[in-house]
Amino acid sequence: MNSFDTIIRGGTVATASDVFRADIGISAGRITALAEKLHGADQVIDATGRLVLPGGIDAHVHIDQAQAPGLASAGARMADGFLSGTRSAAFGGTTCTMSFAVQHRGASLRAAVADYHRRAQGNALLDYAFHLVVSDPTPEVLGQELPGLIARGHRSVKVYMTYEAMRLSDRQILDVLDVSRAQRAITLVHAENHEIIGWLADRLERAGDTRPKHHATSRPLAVEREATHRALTLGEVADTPLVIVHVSGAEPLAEIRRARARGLKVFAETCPQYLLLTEADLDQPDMLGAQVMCSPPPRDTESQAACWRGLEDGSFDIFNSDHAPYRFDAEGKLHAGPNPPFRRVANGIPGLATRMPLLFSEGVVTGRLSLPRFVALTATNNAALYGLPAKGRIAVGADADLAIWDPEKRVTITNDLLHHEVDYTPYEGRIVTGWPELVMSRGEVVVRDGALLAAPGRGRFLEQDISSAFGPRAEGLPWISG
Ligand code: DUC
Ligand code: ZN
Ligand code: ZN
Repeated sequence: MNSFDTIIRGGTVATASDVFRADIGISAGRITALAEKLHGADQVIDATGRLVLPGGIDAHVHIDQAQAPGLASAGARMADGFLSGTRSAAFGGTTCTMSFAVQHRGASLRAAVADYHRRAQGNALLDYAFHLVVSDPTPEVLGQELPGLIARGHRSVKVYMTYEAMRLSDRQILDVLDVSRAQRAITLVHAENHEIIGWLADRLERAGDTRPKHHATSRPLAVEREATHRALTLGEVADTPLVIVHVSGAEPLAEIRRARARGLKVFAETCPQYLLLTEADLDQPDMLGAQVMCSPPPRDTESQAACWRGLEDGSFDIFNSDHAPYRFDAEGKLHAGPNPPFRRVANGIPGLATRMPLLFSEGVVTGRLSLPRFVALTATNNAALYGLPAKGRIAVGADADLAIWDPEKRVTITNDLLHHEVDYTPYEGRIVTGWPELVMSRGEVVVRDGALLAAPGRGRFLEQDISSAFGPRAEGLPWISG
């Protein structure tokens, strides 16, 4: 009998701390050996001349999310469910997704989670976990539902400071943070000042300025800076760790750095759109700018540079897509008509499949980021922060969630390569260097040379452990920065 089910032979392995030559032995879906030379497997995969990386974790993904009344997207339908969402993820080198189970006002959070489990089961190709979105923190939700769900492995909670249907007041956020602290769940914050956005959008509307480019005008960086500062203050008062998601420029990042300097446990995420798109992309003919409308909006080249610096110097801990799969049609972006005012356009852009190739090409190949830093940002740090110890690492005992990359392959991004159900990508025609050729989940090859080989429903729900953010401060950050 062979020692291993599979050996990945001859590759260059990159982890969040090292790059080294090793064979990887896999048995029963887990990594069981790392050595210079391994022998004895049912299957040998030749990785000579290739990089072997942990499969990515995309910890900020909107798929099959029911829309709350009162959102710009109410009336729009998300094109990707768990099947096409995880399929698209796999084609881009990601092997684990974290999406959002959303409580709507007046409804039960527990029921929202049960419904979301049903949507995933039988469909997901990859393993997945859920963040909980609290939109209505009633005594029942705070006292019963949320603690119960956290205890059952949903150990991350998201709150919104804007979007009429989901935003919480500062006091409500404190109530949620208090439960998060007591139950040791990590809290994610969408930080934009709702009142300012509403005031600016009303003024723009009165002036007839309702094109997609005015979406950005209605949400300047100051809106994000103020809300980030307030969120950090709320986290400080409640004494619990926070993740500020989709940070788009220097000013909110400066708030985060200041909070850390005061000793707060604060973590920061940015996304491809803040590195590669600008406000100018919203200013296109024929509503095309709606394709890149997301919140916070893409900003200017200075903000792009600030986000790159933040990735390079360790200010950002995690890099996720914020995949929001609205088609450019009457079911998606244009659900309110062919020429809607910006307030009626569903927010968000697709990005599950492009997240890792874009960062690899623009970050690693250009020399801005080391390979370990790339691995930390796209996989290992998400695993540490969101309590997924079996994921995001190449180590004995970890799940064999791996991607074999050709680091020199040049690929022109076209929408058909991405295998999502969205009918466009903002990155159409962009040439990248480096592409995942083979993607494996728990030892099973999911994608090889552009073909899908796995069956829907094989993905499993992952119960989260307590976030490393709750670890003793004296041990320092458990993840790799700088
Ligand atoms: N912004 C969000 O906060 N969520 C989904 C998409 C977006 O643009
Ligand atoms: Zn958000
Ligand atoms: Zn989002």
